[in-house]
Amino acid sequence: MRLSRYFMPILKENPKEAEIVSHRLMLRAGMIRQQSQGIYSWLPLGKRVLDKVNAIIRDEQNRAGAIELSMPTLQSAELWQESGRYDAYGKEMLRIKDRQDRPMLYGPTNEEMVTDIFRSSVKSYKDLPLNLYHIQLKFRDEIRPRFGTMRSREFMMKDAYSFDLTREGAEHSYNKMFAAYLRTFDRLGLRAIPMRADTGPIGGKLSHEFIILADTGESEVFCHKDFVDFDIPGAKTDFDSVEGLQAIFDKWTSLYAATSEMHDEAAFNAVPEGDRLSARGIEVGHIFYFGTKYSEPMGAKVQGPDGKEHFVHMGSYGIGPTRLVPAIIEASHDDNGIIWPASVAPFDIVVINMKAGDQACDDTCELIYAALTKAGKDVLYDDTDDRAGTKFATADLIGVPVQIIAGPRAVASGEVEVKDRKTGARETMTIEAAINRFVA
Ligand code: 5CA
Repeated sequence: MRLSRYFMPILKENPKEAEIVSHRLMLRAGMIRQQSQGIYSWLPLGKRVLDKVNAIIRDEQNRAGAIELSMPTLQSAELWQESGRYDAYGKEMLRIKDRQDRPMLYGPTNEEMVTDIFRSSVKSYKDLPLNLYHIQLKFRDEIRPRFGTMRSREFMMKDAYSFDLTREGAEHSYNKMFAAYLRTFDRLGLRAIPMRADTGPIGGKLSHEFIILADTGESEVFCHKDFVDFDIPGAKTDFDSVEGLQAIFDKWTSLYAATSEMHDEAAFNAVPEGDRLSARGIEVGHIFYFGTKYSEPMGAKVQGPDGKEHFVHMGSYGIGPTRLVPAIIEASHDDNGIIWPASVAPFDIVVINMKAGDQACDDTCELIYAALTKAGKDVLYDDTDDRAGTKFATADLIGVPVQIIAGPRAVASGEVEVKDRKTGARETMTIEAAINRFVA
């Protein structure tokens, strides 16, 4: 991508409305734009990061056996009247009427709709277990939308829904998502700690929030500090092994960890004082087991091996991609801007032409840009005629992991500089060596 032809509206000044660093940096880097309160457009740079986050989420959902579909944002009120949540959900639900005066709503979550899909076609235990997910916009008319896309009214959610014949089966489905979440957040460069959590309007008794420790987090959390170094389940994890996944769950729930709603002061005080971590955190995921809460009122049942009908046991599993992007920035930035983990960086490499219009600089940059693009890298080429200082500031701000800098002096001796955004380390090397480093 040539910067001169891209759309990346950088802000020079710090936007006044932004209270936390991730919101400030997302606005300054031209990643998002507020359209109305708590409702955002994702501009091209932000969209690239969001897509990469979603690709990792999808990959791990698929690995754990979940199956992707797509459900609409607008739902009919009838389904919610069946489950009894239409009135119970309160003012957070945006209620709309269509031209026939039929009550509709912009979905805040999808338990009812997915239960309806399930009951319309699954009739036998032989088709279980089943886990269906989608990555879709949601709307919650939050009373205090804030911090940009961290808490917005319209936001994206990966929501998965599992169906099992028995409680034991449902617990295995829960453990699959539990392990998939540990892997997902790890691949996003984050350390998320599962904590016992309140179930709120989704319901049920068993529930964990996945929390990233951050000073700007909205939740108050309490946990054992050893969680920070626990091992993440590997790529070869067998998601069909009931014992294997139970062992992962048991290990990750063996020490104290709870959000303020579920906090038990006495249990926390039993943790040796030096091991106690009381901090603030960002909730990036939340999983629930709620049994037959929806299947009973909505009549979602299957025939069991005993020939009788059984209401299915369900769970639901949410991740907030549009919250994860600012959460990653909260965890990874410095005074100059964002520092993306390579897995979600909008571009792998930025090529900076320090003197656009200078034949040798232009030729060198074109050569590097073409070679790296051909090798499958996402490359941003800063071919604009801005001052070098402005280009460096922009490259640091948008946080691309590697900068290849071509200035007239170095280029005259066949060299460029390679800078690591995270460490700031710079190395001068031949043009060929720079290309080979990233092509190999
Ligand atoms: N149906 C269940 C799970 S699928 C559910 O709705 N769970 S939730 O309410 O906990 O939301 C799941 C995730 O969505 C949260 O962990 C959070 O990451 C994200 N999320 C929730 N509300 C917002 C919001 N207002 N802005 C941004 N992300 C949000």
